[in-house]
Amino acid sequence: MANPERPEVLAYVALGANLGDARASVRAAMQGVAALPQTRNIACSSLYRTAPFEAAGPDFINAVVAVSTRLTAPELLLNLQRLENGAGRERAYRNAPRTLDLDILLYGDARITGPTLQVPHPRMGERAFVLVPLAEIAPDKVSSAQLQAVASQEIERLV
Ligand code: PH2
Ligand code: MG
Ligand code: MG
Repeated sequence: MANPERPEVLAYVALGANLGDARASVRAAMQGVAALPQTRNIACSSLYRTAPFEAAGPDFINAVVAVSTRLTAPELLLNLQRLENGAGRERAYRNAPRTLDLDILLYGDARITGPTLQVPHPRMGERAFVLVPLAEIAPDKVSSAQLQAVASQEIERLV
């Protein structure tokens, strides 16, 4: 078959920011992700204010979006990194305060263990700032035991 169409894959992307106008950055990034080639947004969680987790600096704004995409996982990663760079992302040190962080949480049911991309995101199960917004838009992806395990972490849904 010539030029076979790539399959649409349901992927989940975590958004975070704690430098500059973090709410505006996360909202703009939701639009930016929806505008990526061969990609459309299926759902956006609320925005959440969260305490820094194993990180320093101001509180974060976090959210999760579901996208349907024909990009491969590495292509999606590259496009997310372009959005981060466009938002002025600098990488001073691990978990440094950032203007925008976009992480692939899930890419269909793919398991990827490369040096630059691991999916499912290896630390998502430890983090309320990921699990709570993910559970809002995809309750089947998060168990109540997982939510229970992160219940002590500070997170507030913004209205
Ligand atoms: N991201 C991290 C480390 N810690 N804490 C919160 N609250 N939100 C984040 O997005 C976050 C974090 C590494 O990417
Ligand atoms: Mg991250
Ligand atoms: Mg990241």
